[in-house]
Amino acid sequence: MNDKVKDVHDSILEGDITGTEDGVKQALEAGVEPAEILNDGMIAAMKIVGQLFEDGEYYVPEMLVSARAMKGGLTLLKPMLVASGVEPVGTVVVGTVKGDLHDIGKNLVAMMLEGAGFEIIDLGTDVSPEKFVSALQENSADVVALSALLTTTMPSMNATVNAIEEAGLRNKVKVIVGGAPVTQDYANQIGADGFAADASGAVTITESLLG
Ligand code: B1M
Repeated sequence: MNDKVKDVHDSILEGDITGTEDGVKQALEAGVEPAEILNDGMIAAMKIVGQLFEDGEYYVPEMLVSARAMKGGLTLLKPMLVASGVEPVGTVVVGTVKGDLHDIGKNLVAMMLEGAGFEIIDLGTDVSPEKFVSALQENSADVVALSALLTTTMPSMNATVNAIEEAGLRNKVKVIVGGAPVTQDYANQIGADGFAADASGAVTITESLLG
């Protein structure tokens, strides 16, 4: 791994937001590609944080400071991941489903879709099915992108798809789902139109669903 990328990686593991931000700036100045900083530095470090949590070596506070460090770094990378001045090619309502507070992956999906020219309505985390439905109606959105990181909140995706159906919007809106525990099988099971394993996959599937 590139030394500058390793600095970013290690700062996230240590939950050091200043170190992460400095590391990202230095890596960019050294000409490292934003995608390399993101994938090899930041996302890889968060995977290890999750593993350390599972192993009982990290607790919630450690996960939280690592997440804060990652968000600090992402703020600096955002201008490079998001193109500017592109005419919106569609409107996407994005959110993490009810009961779930994880937002880093959702934010990345939103950034990549914005970069691909979509208008983004980001509802944040812990979003109820009713709130998704209202946002779809208010914004005449083309797509709703649902994120879940907990196996216990995956059923909220199903509830959201059902609420969209009950509101009579199902034939107007494409539903895409993703997040670490979500699979293509689960997407099929709840009647979603698409699944993506990562943020760039979310762009590919959204573009193909909208033709
Ligand atoms: Co939590 N957490 N967490 N956590 N957390 C996980 C998810 C966990 C796997 C850790 C572990 O045990 N190894 C575990 C879930 C286990 C399970 O359900 N099977 C877990 C747990 C248990 C919990 C709590 C219950 C802990 C507790 O309180 N005892 C609690 C729940 C709170 C709640 O939501 N109600 C909790 C809390 C937290 C923090 C608040 C401390 C913090 C979140 C901070 C924040 O997001 N602002 C946190 C963190 C940081 C994590 C880990 C370590 C990292 C998540 C992350 O940001 N990854 C995570 C372990 C892990 O994932 N390895 C863990 C980086 C991010 C870029 O990846 O979000 O997967 P990810 O997004 C990817 C893809 O999944 C995909 O694209 C993204 C980019 O490639 N993607 C989509 C995501 N959404 C998509 C949508 C799409 C398409 C693709 O289309 C719509």
